[in-house]
Amino acid sequence: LGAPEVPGRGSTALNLFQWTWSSVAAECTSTIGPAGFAYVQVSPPQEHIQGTAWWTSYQPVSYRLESKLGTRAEFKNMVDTCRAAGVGIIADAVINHMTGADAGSGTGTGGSTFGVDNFPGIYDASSFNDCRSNISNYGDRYQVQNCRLVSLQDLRTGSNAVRDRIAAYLNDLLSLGVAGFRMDASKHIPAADLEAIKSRLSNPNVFWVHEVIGSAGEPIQPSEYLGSGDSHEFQYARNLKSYMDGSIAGIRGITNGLLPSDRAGVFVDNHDTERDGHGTMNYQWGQKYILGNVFMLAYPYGWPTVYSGYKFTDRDAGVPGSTATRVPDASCSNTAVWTCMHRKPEIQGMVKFRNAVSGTSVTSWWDDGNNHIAFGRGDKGYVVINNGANAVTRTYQTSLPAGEYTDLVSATGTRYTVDSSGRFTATVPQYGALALAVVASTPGGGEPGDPG
Ligand code: LM2
Ligand code: CA
Repeated sequence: LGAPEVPGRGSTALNLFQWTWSSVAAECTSTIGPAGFAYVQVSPPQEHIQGTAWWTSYQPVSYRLESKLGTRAEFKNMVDTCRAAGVGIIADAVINHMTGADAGSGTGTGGSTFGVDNFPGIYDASSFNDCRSNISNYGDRYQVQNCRLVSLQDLRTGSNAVRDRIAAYLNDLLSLGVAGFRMDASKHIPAADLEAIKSRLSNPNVFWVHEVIGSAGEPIQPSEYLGSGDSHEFQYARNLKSYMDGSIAGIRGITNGLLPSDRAGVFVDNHDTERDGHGTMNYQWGQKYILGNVFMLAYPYGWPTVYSGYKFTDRDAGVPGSTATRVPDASCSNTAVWTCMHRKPEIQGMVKFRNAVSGTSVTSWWDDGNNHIAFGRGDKGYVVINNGANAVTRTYQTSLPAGEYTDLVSATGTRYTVDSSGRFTATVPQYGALALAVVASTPGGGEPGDPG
């Protein structure tokens, strides 16, 4: 399911948006590994244009690993350090385009020069598609895949030379030990081109998850891309938002019409949707956002990625303190800036829950027709979610073995006794949750990203 399971650690991923390589490395050791995440998705590692906006990361200048987030040596150290903590790195691969034509020429974060149709030593005019206008009609397949996305120079991914060059970049990352790739802007690249690029990799079976923003009525859909990887299921995040915003009693139907569970990457939000009002929740939703994460991690659908970025008021603004060539290290003690969602006890508890209930399906679903739901995961787990403004008290019927369980959601580790009929009684606070699981006493080991 999704990225390869790491024995005893499941496959849950964490997206550390705009975290520097050295801060990711430190966090893997101190927090991410011990919390039971299997993967970290990082921001694009290649050289890009200078500037303080976060989105400079998405304007490649060269494939040297010299970015605002760190050097090649720092990247390598992050991969090694995370791997030692049991965590694989998923790199964000920006291969549809290079820099914006509107920006003209300049010098990248690693000192490489660039211009329109001109990336010395890498690409020239023959490397780009013939269409030089911007995409305006998402109903036109040719335009979406061959013209410029917001003026970004569109690579001729149909050509062998460009495919070889992109594969060389991805192979370089594989040689450093990355475990998989988030494929940026896949909708803008024909699926066959992506398959041809993937076949050139040193490990053609490496995990890929495509970013294809599915939209009803458009000709290009996420399901087209399953030949070379999984696809992110944006509709899941939109559905999650509407349930959490209204009533969650019907949330069991959240996956109706979506990609098959074993091919869908899911998230509550990502770096685009959290700031662009693309119909998802974001950290500004407070406790409801946490509950959305609790549901995603509790419910057996898709391959989940928890999102952890920084607080913003301006859609374009990079991490506070950024310069044209460097982003300051992330720090969870700096709560004014970093959301550090992955440090919330509710989320860490639910990562443990998901790992503990792996392989089970939903049992004993109950809901009150409004905002109070509860369900089991076979004889391994049971979760209660209260998306209402008042505390709820109830005796729940589980499929758990009798015994004492520690609530994985509450920071204080409240204990509950499940009786010989599988019942327990609890009070769950407003916008609160509770999760009981049969948790293995020793955390699993295992190395992520070993070629499967
Ligand atoms: C993606 N997936 O398909 C990324 O997830 C998304 O974050 C990227 O857009 C986009 N595709 C290209 O990789 C971001 C950002 C844009 C930004 C681009 C390029 O959302 O705002 O565009 O990165 O940096 C910016 C300006 C835009 C300008 C463009 C080119 O906002 O006005 O277009 O640069 O200079 C003239
Ligand atoms: Ca394209």
